[in-house]
Amino acid sequence: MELTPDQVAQYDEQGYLVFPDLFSSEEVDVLRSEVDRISKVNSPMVVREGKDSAVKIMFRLHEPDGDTSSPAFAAACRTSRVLRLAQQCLHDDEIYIHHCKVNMKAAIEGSAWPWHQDFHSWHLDGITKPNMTTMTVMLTEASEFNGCMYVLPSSHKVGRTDPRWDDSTAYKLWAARPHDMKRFMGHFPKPVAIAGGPGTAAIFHCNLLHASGHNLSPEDRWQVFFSFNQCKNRPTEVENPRPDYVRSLNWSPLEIQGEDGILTTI
Ligand SMILES: O=C(O)CCC(=O)C(=O)O
Repeated sequence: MELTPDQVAQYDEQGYLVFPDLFSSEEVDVLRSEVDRISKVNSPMVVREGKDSAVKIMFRLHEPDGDTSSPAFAAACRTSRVLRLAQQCLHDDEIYIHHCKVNMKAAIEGSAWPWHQDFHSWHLDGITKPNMTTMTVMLTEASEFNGCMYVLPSSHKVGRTDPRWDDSTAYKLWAARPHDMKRFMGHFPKPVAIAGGPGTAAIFHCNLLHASGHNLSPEDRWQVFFSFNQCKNRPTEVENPRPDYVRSLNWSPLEIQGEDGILTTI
């Protein structure tokens, strides 16, 4: 699969693109059964929240080794539907995954993600340039009711803003300051809900402001995120680096493999 020049220009201008039904229901079923399996693993790569210890995030499903390794997710991120589109958005064929995660926003309990730019954390990981992009694929329906993502179109153009440390949820992160967000929302087009059925995907720039709300619905909302970086933009050394399941040290360029890779893992 290839993006058209118009789609690349739209990504450059708005900071994101949406692809309804990029993955089939058969492929999504395989990925979902992997999520189910890995969510039972006891590992620092599986972050839990709430009274029921519901899984909030699972990391590093794309590598061939480790507690959370999954051949199906490894295949998904090497399809042209993911890897080629990321190469085109980064204008570079030599890219690797800085991190991969599944966000499992549990029914009723699954918490919000405040407005933020992913590159805040990645810059602190030692990555110099905001030449990174994330492909997310919905593994369940994502709706406004169950806490789908919102993006602020074209907001990647502001560059890296001055963040605040947000520790209000089980996954602490650098978030945008409320007074900045109010200003940006007056300036950029209205936030867009990235909603859709299972298999729908979106790719977004690492400085695009995005957020999502609490899951108010009785169903879990599951979504995978593959975050790509250029090999030449790999992190420099930092003091107290985060673990390699969030700050990958595998900087080998990824190769595109077959489109049927997910289904061949069953
Ligand atoms: O899962 C979500 O709704 C948002 C996740 C997100 O913004 C992130 O992981 O950076």
